[in-house]
Amino acid sequence: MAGNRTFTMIKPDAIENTGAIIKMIQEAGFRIVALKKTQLTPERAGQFYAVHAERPFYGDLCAYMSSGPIVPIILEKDNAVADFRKLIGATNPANAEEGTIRKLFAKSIEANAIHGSDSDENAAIESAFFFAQTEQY
Ligand code: RTP
Ligand code: MG
Repeated sequence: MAGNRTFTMIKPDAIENTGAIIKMIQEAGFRIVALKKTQLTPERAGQFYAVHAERPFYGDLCAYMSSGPIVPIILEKDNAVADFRKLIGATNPANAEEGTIRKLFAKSIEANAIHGSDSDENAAIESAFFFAQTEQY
């Protein structure tokens, strides 16, 4: 059974841990549908996080997310969105459970290693932000 999809992105602070993070994701039962390495401009980071435009951390977040390479990935698994959020842990690594990706690899509440979509609808929007339909298998 194919399951449903979520979108993730390894953030600039964790790029050197890409191999270990992908291994954890695959061992948790997620199938890779699409994957690449790229870098956001500050403008494109702003578009991706437009929902946070009014938050005090928005400017810092856009600068940070465009400061180095990222690895966007589309994943597939039953209950993908919720199960992936569980695998990555809380936004602030200080509050993340033991064994989660953020507990292991995040440096701060901002440089928190990895993104995970918060709904099926946003997973589809975020996937389309980085990948054409013809790149999603
Ligand atoms: P994400 O969207 O990246 O998966 O993270 P999230 O749902 O756990 O957290 P969200 O509230 O959507 O925040 C998006 C990203 O903004 C940065 N952030 N900085 N300085 C701060 O107080 C603060 N709060 C959030 C983090 O990089 C967070 O992942
Ligand atoms: Mg979020």
